[in-house]
Amino acid sequence: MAKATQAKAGAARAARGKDSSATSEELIGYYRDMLLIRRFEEKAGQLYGMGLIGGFCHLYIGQEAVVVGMQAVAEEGDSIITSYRDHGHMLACGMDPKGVMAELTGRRGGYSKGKGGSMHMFSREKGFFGGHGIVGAQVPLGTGLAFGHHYRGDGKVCMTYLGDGAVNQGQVYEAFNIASLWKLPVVYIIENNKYAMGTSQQRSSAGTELCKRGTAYDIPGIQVDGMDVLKVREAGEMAVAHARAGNGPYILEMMTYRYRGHSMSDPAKYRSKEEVAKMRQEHDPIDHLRDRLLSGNHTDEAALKSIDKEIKEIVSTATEFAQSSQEPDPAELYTDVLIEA
Ligand SMILES: Cc1ncc(C[n+]2csc(CCOP(=O)(O)OP(=O)(O)O)c2C)c(N)n1
Ligand SMILES: [Mg+2]
Repeated sequence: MAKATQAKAGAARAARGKDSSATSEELIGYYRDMLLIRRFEEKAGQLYGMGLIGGFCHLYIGQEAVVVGMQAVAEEGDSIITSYRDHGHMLACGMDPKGVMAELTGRRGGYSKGKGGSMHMFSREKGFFGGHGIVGAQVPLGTGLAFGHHYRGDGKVCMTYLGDGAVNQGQVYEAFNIASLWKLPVVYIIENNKYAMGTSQQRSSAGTELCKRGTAYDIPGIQVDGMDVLKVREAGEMAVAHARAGNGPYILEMMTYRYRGHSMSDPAKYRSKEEVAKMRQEHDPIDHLRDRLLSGNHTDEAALKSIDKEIKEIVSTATEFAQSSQEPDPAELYTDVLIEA
């Protein structure tokens, strides 16, 4: 969410007090933010198919409510870090779609000057610390960011996202231990989309209630419907308040689903087409919010159409920018590399 919107959201939250119902303006904002991620990712998928995006590309389609709901409770100065499935997080932080798309296509106008690609983009200004290709690596890093907030006493929180595939790693528990011991302001958001590449959670994990993985370290956790942006926001509000007040970490296990393959080169033989279709038809976070907006008279079809149009324009402007930006000069191979003797 852009910073101005974030400040407004903060004021709206304060006015709402304990009432978790959302204003029409907030709901429309979440719809817009989720739709931007969806359309952006669809376009990225197309560009990949056309050979305009190289390397790895992991799409976030289906999981939009998680990051949008969490960013709705973020404050300016909070930090956020995630895995390689990261485009949605960047957009939800308010990073410029033009810079993200240009990075995907390996152009100079990208956030890493076209040298990082899909999994390696950063924006200190927006508090976004990557984009990490090594599964689980962002968990100790996010814990370190939280230590930074604690050390500076700035009252900010780090949102550290990880997948269900990262939860059996040792480094995750080392981070949990220190975060709880030092009461660091971190919320661990496990995006449980049921699969780690082609391995279902049931096949890889002893104990599938991932929200309980902090029990040994006294870290509370709950399971959340990650396909419902308001449920995400409600849980996020509680977990972030807990961390911000100096009570230490919190775990939110977001039950979600990715519609596309793990990456663009996934034959998807590990799940049925029916399973994916059922999730799309019955639990899509955007359709769900759309229905809520219309049935609750928060807006009308014409207004939603104009949002669709606005989002399409943002995505096509980003695409044009990405295609017209130059590729990095070969001499850039030797810059931005730490080579001090
Ligand atoms: C340490 C490490 N081991 C293996 C891989 C290969 N790998 C990339 S993604 C992935 C699955 C991770 O799944 P999950 O954490 O559930 O995230 P999702 O892709 O579902 O968002 C694996 C095993 C890796 N990148 N890093
Ligand atoms: Mg997963």
